[in-house]
Amino acid sequence: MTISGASRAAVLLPWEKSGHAARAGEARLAEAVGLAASIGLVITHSAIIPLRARKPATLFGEGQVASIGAAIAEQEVAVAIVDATLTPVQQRNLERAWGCKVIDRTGLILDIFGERARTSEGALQVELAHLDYQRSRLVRSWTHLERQRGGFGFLGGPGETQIEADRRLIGNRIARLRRELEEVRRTRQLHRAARKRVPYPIVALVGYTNAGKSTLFNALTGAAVHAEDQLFATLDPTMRGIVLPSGRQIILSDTVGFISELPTELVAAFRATLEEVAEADLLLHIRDAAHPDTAAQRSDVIGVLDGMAAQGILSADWAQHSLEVLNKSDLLPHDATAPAGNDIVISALTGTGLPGLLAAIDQRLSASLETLTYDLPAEDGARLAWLYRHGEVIARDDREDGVHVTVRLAPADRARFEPG
Ligand SMILES: Nc1nc2c(ncn2[C@@H]2O[C@H](COP(=O)(O)OP(=O)(O)O)[C@@H](O)[C@H]2O)c(=O)[nH]1
Ligand SMILES: [Mg+2]
Repeated sequence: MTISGASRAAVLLPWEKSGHAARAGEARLAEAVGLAASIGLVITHSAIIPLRARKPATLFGEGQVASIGAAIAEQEVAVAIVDATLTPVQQRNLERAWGCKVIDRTGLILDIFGERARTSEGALQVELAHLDYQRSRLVRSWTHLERQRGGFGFLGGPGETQIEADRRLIGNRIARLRRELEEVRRTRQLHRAARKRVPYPIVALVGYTNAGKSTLFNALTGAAVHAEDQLFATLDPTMRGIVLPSGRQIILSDTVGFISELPTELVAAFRATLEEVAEADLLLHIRDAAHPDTAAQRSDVIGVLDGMAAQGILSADWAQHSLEVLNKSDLLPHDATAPAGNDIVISALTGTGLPGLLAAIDQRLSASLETLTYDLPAEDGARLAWLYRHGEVIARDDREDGVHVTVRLAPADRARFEPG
């Protein structure tokens, strides 16, 4: 049920709380809009819809269904996202009333995860969550249909309705996926060891949805010199090679964001899609410093990463390989942006602080470097170029008999460079 990109979409947040919770409602709506935009939907209408009571047939009240429908027609919306859990009946009734596709929060998140799952474990996990979701919908619409049909029973064969058959097929598929997942897990360590290591350090952006990860990713990959390398042509669009001020090449990786109130049945799928961070040499924890819940978001993110470490997906000392970055400094009062301690304060939108961030990444990555000297024959330009790409050349002396070069290299690169 993947939604095709670039569709015009509306995002609707049913909101039962009142009064002082208004700001939280705005933040939640912004998150939902950000999630929808992350799969390429074009949001032409968004609104918080106050709910007095949950109508079983349509969730929203009659007048609300009509006024939302008018906005949807006017904006030529193809997909309406309702940021709540809809029953299958509500979903179908709203689709009829509005004449467009309607998906709920779980459906939207499943789509996002499906698009971003990179490892085979991630893809299996997401498919499993999707089937679980479909099966639960079948059960509920089945009881509804049975009641509606009033016992004609002409659809199924003897003793088995169509929906029972569907349930059985989905059940079989789920059982098969579970077995496959077990198998993938058992061989995970093997796969990881065997996977060809990307020859540059990977820096992964993690953090809540809307923290500004993608904005930062675009700012850094847009402004920085692009690494000219065949390798990068084969990376997917959420990974890009850039060159740091020191000349070191890195791969920057944008990840799917953390989501507030993630439905529990999606937690496993979420962790699996995050597995790419396990491959990273450095994690940049991007925080929306201007968000009302910034402290709670921070502990959520740390909690998920700790959970991954407990499962052996992430190394136990991941925190040693991470940097916290306070984003959206342009929205903070001026005195809050003065450097305090080692905080890295940036605005991905205006570009403030980006040079300092790049320098901090450089510094972190070079902390483990060794200083080495080599004498290379003059004709060995390829190996000299290799050193420039992988290390920091700090001194170079071109002599008659060759090049005397002093370079700082990571231990792994030293092992690669020195003839074994
Ligand atoms: N004011 C301000 N807005 C920002 C900044 N960085 C990102 N945003 C906005 O925050 C929203 C979410 O950004 P996005 O990069 O998609 O977040 P992601 O979900 O973490 O990838 C977008 O509307 C951005 O324009 C910033 O430094 N300042
Ligand atoms: Mg993003």
